[in-house]
Amino acid sequence: MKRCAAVAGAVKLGHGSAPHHGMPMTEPQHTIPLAFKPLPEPEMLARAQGFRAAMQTRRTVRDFADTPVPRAIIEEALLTAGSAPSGANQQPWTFACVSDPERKARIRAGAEEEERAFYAGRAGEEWLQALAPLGTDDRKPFLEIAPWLIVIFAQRWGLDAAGQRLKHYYVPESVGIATGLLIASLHQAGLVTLTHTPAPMNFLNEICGRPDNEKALILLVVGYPAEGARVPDIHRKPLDRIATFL
Ligand code: IYR
Repeated sequence: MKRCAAVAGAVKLGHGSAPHHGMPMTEPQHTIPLAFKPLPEPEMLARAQGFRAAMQTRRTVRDFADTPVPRAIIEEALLTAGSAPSGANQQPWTFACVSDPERKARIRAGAEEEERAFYAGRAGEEWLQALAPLGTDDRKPFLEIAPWLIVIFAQRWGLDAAGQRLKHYYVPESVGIATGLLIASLHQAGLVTLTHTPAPMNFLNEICGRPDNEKALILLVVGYPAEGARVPDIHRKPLDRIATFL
């Protein structure tokens, strides 16, 4: 009912049917034909297998080289991330990309301060035991060594054209999907990543100059692996433990 009233209002005002991306829907959705090309089944399977093979070589890496990575590669990956589906198409993400050494040093200092408290007991025995096989601790040198830190912020709410608070929907889900695409793109481009989660992450708002409606969810460390980098000998669950067919 509310929507109909808004539509009638828009019609009366003589606005066309232009879409308002990122805005509440007040008019009927403008549509375009879907660009979709069906593939032969053997090719579908081959593509899915090829992508799986590529993605299965992805590993979370903690030892980075200081080799620079061109910003253009980061930008491409961000645009892929930005293609993610999101609640009401609100695209509630901001990627703060840090390459400046001074800012990286501040991020490292802030993260290590939180992590010291975490590993000294805030995490609790059970959590620390779960982390033991990963060999992580409160030292985070990669935050200064890696060429890029992408701080992924979730916009808990937005602002409309009049500066009024705009409710955002399914924010963690949307940002999580975008982050997955970002990681996949960076991997496909030949880079390695670490999904780092110093907790709490509020200190990142000030360092990255982000407003209070944004909450840092993940600090993605991006670059090349250090020479001779090693990773834990961990394995992925088989299909029958991650899926059920009904
Ligand atoms: N944020 C800490 C602890 C940590 C937590 C989980 I769950 C991990 O999978 C890995 C680490 C850190 O980054 O060391």
